[in-house]
Amino acid sequence: MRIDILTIFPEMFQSPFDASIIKRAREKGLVDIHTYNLRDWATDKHKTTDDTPYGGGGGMIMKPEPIFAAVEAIKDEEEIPIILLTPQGRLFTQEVAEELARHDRLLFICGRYEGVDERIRQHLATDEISIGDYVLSGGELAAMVITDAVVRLLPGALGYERAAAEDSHATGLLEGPHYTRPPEFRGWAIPEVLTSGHHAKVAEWRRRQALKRTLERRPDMLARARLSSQDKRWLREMGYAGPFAEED
Ligand code: 6GU
Repeated sequence: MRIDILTIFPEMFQSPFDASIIKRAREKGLVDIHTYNLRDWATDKHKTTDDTPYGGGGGMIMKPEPIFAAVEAIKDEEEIPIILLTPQGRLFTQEVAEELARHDRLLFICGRYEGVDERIRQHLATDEISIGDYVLSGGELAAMVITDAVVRLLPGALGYERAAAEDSHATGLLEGPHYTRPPEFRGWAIPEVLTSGHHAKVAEWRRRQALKRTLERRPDMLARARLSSQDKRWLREMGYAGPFAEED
């Protein structure tokens, strides 16, 4: 996969993309990430990329010309997703990460919070994404969040084959508790079942813990999760009275 990121702050991306899973995925050739400084496509001597809004009011608006020129230079003739990062976009979820991970290329345009010229939305971007209902100063951190969530889905990126398919959200449930050594720490012992060596019992315990934790913390997720009839019985026993998703 190739990911191109257009930003006025390319330096922000250096350390996050040079650590951990993303670093290893780049080294393995699973992903090729390029950041581009939008100022390189500004045409005036001050390298201006924003301007005051027509009609007055505060804040600066990103100008269309440098963004159109940059995108046209980066993508050549290809049809690729051109994703504008903006708080007005569709909400980023694990499902959206899975959808983006199926493309060969992605191009992110990091908008600044105050806004971008509407013609960028209407005639250049093919998608608009927000990472949540809060305000960031610009799309850069959102581009990092999305890149991380997408890259870890690429086959081979995790390096352990407990694949991303088991993660919280991918299964539609939160994960239950995890433990490692020592078996007793400051008087707090781990659950006995985990050292029983009984694989079926461990699997059942984990599933019930995942259901319990999701019920306690994110009951809204239960209405969308893929659940077996056993899962549903357990949830009813735990006191969940809400709806379940239609089976497919
Ligand atoms: Cl993509 N951009 C900005 N500026 N703020 C956000 C966001 C994006 N997603 C959530 N908040």
